[in-house]
Amino acid sequence: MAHRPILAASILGLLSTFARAADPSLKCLALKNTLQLENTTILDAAYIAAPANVSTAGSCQSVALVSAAPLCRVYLVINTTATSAVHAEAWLPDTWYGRFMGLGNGGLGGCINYPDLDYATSLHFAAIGSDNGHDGQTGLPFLDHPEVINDFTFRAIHVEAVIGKQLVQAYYGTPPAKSYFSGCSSGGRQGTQAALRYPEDFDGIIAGAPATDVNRYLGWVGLLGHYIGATSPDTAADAITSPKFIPPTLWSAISAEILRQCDGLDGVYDGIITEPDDCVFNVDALRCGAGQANETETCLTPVQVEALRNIYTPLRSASGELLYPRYTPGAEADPFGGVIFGGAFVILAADWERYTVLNITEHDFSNFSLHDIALFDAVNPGGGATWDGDLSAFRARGGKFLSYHGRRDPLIPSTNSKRMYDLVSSTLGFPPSALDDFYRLFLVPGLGHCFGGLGATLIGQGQIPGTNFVNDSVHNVVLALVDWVEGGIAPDTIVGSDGQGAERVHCRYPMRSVWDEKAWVCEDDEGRYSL
Ligand SMILES: *[C@@H]1O[C@H](CO)[C@@H](O)[C@H](O)[C@H]1NC(C)=O
Ligand SMILES: *[C@@H]1O[C@H](CO)[C@@H](O)[C@H](O)[C@H]1NC(C)=O
Ligand SMILES: *[C@@H]1O[C@H](CO)[C@@H](O)[C@H](O)[C@H]1NC(C)=O
Ligand SMILES: *[C@@H]1O[C@H](CO)[C@@H](O)[C@H](O)[C@H]1NC(C)=O
Ligand SMILES: *[C@@H]1O[C@H](CO)[C@@H](O)[C@H](O)[C@H]1NC(C)=O
Ligand SMILES: *[C@@H]1O[C@H](CO)[C@@H](O)[C@H](O)[C@H]1NC(C)=O
Ligand SMILES: *[C@@H]1O[C@H](CO)[C@@H](O)[C@H](O)[C@H]1NC(C)=O
Ligand SMILES: [Ca+2]
Repeated sequence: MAHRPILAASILGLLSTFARAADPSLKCLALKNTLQLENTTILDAAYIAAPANVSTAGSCQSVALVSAAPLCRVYLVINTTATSAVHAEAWLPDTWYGRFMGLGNGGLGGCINYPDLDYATSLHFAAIGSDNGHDGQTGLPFLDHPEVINDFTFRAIHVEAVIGKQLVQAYYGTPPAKSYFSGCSSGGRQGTQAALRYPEDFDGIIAGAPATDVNRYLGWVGLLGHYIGATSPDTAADAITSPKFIPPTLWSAISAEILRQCDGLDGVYDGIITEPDDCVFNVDALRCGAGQANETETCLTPVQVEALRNIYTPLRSASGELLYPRYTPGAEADPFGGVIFGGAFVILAADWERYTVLNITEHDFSNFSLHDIALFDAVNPGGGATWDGDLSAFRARGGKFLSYHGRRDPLIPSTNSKRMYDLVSSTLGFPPSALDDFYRLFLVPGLGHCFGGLGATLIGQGQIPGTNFVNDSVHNVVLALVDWVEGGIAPDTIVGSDGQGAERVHCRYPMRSVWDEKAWVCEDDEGRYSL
């Protein structure tokens, strides 16, 4: 397996002579007074001689960060309409390889993604991250602000691309040779939306754990909590006293039982369910038996069994149509699972309904049901559903789409990413072999939501500084995408690291990850696919 340290020897040969040609700090400061871009105000420009502490105070997601690369940090605001604006930061490194990267957001946010800015610039991209059109992590700014919703659902990433590229041109004196996007969760949805709506914006897109089909996703995630008694986003009190509630101690027993039933299906007892879609979880195994106390920490009452059955059953409409996949067996063990099963009605779903779909401040969620989900779908705020398989324009312009999804994701099931892939396949009428030339989905056993989890979960996805362990295109999704876009070398697999020396190959859908008694290999329908 050839390791290709592509960034060390940029195939574009575009290593900027910028730093030598002019004093970057002076040029950076000058941006503030000289640069004129449409609808845009440069609020600040500051040069950072790395490594230096970067102040993110005042930002809605303040993080302690030491920048990795000397760079020009630009803070700007782009008016998108008379009633909406996108705040953004562009980080322009001295050592620039000619590449631009737009960055995504998370949840219903709302916050400039500093760890990803740092990561992208450490790999010598000029990068831009925005607040997605509003500050903060709640949906309150959407109330009575349809243009703020539009920024969130599709426009912020587009203006990030348009203005970001102009900024690059102004600063370096040359436009970016190639443009990329990287995001996870909501960011994965943003990347998908960009490919669908603005296929010209990016040459390559990384869509991690994408929250596609977002109306149904948010409805489903609301229902999950509702199954165990959640009625209010403000308090868990109602749920905790409900007979349906499943307390944290019982979840440990549930996870143990799921592993007992399904860990070995892949041939290896390692706590990782390689293919959770193969796990037929028999919920009844947890039912309290005759004479067994019904309030224990090891078994479930009949009411709890039914709640659990709902959670691990795909969501269907009254007429039987699949609305959304089931919760991923095994993923409940991730600490993030508490966001859904803690007893409060999931705030993401609550905010989407009250502030976005209904445009009201007060709403009673106690009877949340399929009717609410149908309403989400019908209103489809800001056209944000991101459930459309027509990526033909993105494909036609030569775009490459690299998606990844953790198979132990406690917030968004990886099964939904298979569903998206299948939707694109059926919409374009392409079998996977043809889709492969521009769209690849890597399923990562053990990976939680974007990062964390068990096993070889580090694939250069960024997010957390210091977790990029091997900087080559075999191990790193960003570098793999660069190789694909610029060198036509498509990634067959991604090799994950666990940070302690162990690695595992991750397969692209629809291939399966199979243990052949010596190693993990990727297998297709027609037999073994050798690496
Ligand atoms: C952006 O909008 C603000 C507030 O409406 C306004 O003051 C400012 O001049 C606008 N900036 C540009 C560049 O259009
Ligand atoms: C960053 O700040 C911390 C705490 O003030 C300080 O100890 C450290 O030396 C600083 N690092 C750099 C690179 O300036
Ligand atoms: C500037 O904003 C107006 C709406 O206020 C919009 O029509 C126009 O496309 C924007 N220009 C750019 C470059 O985004
Ligand atoms: C949202 O609700 C407020 C208060 O009822 C109303 O004034 C406003 O027109 C509504 N906005 C939209 C976009 O429907
Ligand atoms: C617990 O519930 C099950 C099923 O309803 C019942 O068979 C069992 O006797 C109950 N245990 C106790 C101690 O009440
Ligand atoms: C929820 O349903 C119950 C039973 O049908 C009904 O009594 C109650 O009024 C409903 N609550 C809301 C907020 O609609
Ligand atoms: C990979 O690159 C990151 C910067 O993104 C750096 O911090 C890290 O040390 C590099 N790792 C290796 C093994 O070279
Ligand atoms: Ca296993």
